[in-house]
Amino acid sequence: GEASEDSGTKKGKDEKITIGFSQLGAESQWRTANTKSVQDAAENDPEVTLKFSDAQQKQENQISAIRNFIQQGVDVIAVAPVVETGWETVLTEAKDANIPVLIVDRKMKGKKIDDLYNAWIGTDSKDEGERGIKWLEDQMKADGKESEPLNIAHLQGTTGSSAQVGRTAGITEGVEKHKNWEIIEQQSGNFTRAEGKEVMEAFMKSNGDNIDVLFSENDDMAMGAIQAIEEVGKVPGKDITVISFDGTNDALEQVVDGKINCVVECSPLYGEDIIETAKKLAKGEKVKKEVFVENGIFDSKNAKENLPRPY
Ligand code: GYE
Repeated sequence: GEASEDSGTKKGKDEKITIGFSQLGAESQWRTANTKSVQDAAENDPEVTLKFSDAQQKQENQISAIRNFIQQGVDVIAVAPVVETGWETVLTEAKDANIPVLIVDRKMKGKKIDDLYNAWIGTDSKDEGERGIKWLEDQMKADGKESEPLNIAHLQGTTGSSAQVGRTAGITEGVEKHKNWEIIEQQSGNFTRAEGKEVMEAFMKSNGDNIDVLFSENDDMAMGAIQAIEEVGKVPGKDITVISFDGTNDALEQVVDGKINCVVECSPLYGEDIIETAKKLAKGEKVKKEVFVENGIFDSKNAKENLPRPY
């Protein structure tokens, strides 16, 4: 039915809280683990009903999912936005319907956006990029190669997503601090394994033997890139140093095998926090506006003891 003025704040005692969750897609292992984490947390909570919608990496699908949630009069909307911009109109509609909004994982940007959502839970993408750079700096120092030239190929995530924008900022600003480091290839692989492989193939076609380091903005693209590197007869992790992001089981196994050198962790497993926060918002309780999920880093020193991974 129609969303009423006080939707969510005056629930009957045994009425459940309905959460509408617009997930951006299923592009990566990170994403499917994040979806499962939210769904599990909702199933384990007798107070909650979850309406789930997968947008297949398309913003227009997310916008119509949010409009459907508004029309159905859900108590709270959670949204993992595929890109940063273009949300103000639909979030104004949610606000007008008095439905609180929780942003998860990626961030939104826009002049009025701060007034249009109630809380955000996710990770700090720029910090992740910076930590990848720090690992490379330490490694070069340890190898006595800090003044040698370094040619870097950079596989980016979905263009305009905060995960891409943040990681790219951390990586490119870090590279600029070293006058002997250069990004010689940079292109999006859309966070998928298939495109990661394709783009890495293109990088190697145009730059042959010149690539020393690969930054891949997630593990799925890194897995595809490793395959591409091996298919041209090179050894990933040795001929090309590979730095990745997320921390999947597949990627950590590659670290143990020496094919990925470093994985900056970004955990998707905070479904319980998402459900807890969404419930509080539905009940009209105060929550923190921004919550950052804490994360580590994996390399040859600690990958083995961290296997198996939960996803
Ligand atoms: O790193 C990637 C996924 O937004 C942090 O999205 C997330 C990223 C994650 O597709 O694997």
